[in-house]
Amino acid sequence: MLSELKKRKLTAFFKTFDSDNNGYIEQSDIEVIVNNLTAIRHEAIGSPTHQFLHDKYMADWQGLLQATDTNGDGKISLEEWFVFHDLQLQAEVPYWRAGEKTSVQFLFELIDMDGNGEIGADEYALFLKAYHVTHGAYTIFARLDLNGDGHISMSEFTNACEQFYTSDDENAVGNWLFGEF
Ligand SMILES: [Ca+2]
Ligand SMILES: [Ca+2]
Ligand SMILES: [Ca+2]
Ligand SMILES: [Ca+2]
Repeated sequence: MLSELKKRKLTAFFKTFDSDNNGYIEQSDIEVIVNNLTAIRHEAIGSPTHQFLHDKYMADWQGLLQATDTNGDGKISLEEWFVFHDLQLQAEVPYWRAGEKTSVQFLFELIDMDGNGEIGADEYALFLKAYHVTHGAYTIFARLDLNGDGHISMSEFTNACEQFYTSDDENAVGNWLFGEF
């Protein structure tokens, strides 16, 4: 059973994907995010960067849909999203820790657009914008930057992701990963 706090966080997370805000995550929502991620890099649709992001996101989307879409309508409802994450939390290796390159590592590298091994405040704000979170990015950044050195390190980010998915502490900084919850 997911706690109310986890449901609130997962609802915020769900909304970052639901580009047209119709209550379902669909392939078209994911395509919007891919286009946004391309735009914040000042790259064109059809460029190698766009193609790379498109292929990666579509492959992940197919995997996610297969694991999540229990009623087979080709889209993910909030209820299906909850069930999926509830199961993941009971799994020995949940999806965000699985694979040679985990989704947490992928996300870190995605946000670290200049590839210097740290996430800067502007990088974080642009990432959130691509995921439709337009308020409070710099406040969130300051929370996630635990040691206050002006950057989010890989360890700060990994810690935040773990807290986002697993913590039932209302005050855990990682709760803020995808904005207001
Ligand atoms: Ca949608
Ligand atoms: Ca469905
Ligand atoms: Ca960086
Ligand atoms: Ca830091």
